[in-house]
Amino acid sequence: FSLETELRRAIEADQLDLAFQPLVDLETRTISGFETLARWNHPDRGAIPPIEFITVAEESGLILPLGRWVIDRAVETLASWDRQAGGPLPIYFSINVSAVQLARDSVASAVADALRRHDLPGDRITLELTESSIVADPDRASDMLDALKALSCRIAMDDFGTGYSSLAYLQRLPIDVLKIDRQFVSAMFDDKDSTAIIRAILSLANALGMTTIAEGIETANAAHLLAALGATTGQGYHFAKPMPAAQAFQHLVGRK
Ligand code: G
Ligand code: G
Ligand code: NA
Ligand code: MN
Repeated sequence: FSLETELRRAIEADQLDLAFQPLVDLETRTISGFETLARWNHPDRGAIPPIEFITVAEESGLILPLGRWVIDRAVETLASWDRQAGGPLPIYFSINVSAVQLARDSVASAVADALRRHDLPGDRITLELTESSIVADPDRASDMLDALKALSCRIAMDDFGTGYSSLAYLQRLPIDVLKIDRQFVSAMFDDKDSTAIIRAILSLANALGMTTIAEGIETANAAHLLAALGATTGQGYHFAKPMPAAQAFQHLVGRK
């Protein structure tokens, strides 16, 4: 069967999973949230890389049911962690939204449904968008972001600095968080230009009242330098890899 057919079946049979990667406050070194990342462990083919099945999902339209599944599972998981902890944990989940999803589905009503179903307030959820989803249809993106903000969700711009968005969008749209793409972070110690770009993004975010997440932090040195430069939050293998739900929960509560 084609990967598309198999993916359709996997979504229907609830065979996808979410992994959770910590987002760490660079000042206090506490976990402020987790990015949720889709995983597909195929019974015969093994783990299929997200980049492969997300691409197939975007081309086939399966990103719509997949995206709804991700939103619901993420909200359900956070609500269940709160119950296990005996009350609301001081963390949020950050959910990826594809450009195709934003263009073709009502992401805000999917989020509203999930929040209602699992009785979670919107301020526990951040949606990660890419620059391409805004460029594709700025008016639609603007309406969708307003609807998400009306639910008290926060908006993060993913992979910032790698796309084609105009800086005017940062001014016009209700964006709360800039995620500095890991290509700048990984080149930081070899390439002065990458450090200069990171400084410029941090200064821009600060001037516009946005917080920042530096992606792809793989060493203690990178974590220290980014903290010194003023990045709010860090993400990367230095802190933890994406983990299954049970392991991520233990990682969170075991640290306290
Ligand atoms: O998990 P990993 O780092 O391998 O993810 C690879 C890519 O797949 C990343 O660009 C990530 O944004 C994307 N991705 C992972 N999970 C999801 C998801 O739930 N929805 C969307 N739209 N993209 C995802
Ligand atoms: O495009 P997006 O930012 O959503 O991608 C997140 C991806 O980055 C996930 O696939 C995750 O596994 C990966 N990732 C997270 N931390 C690191 C890291 O420290 N190094 C590298 N190379 N990839 C990372
Ligand atoms: Na992301
Ligand atoms: Mn990213």
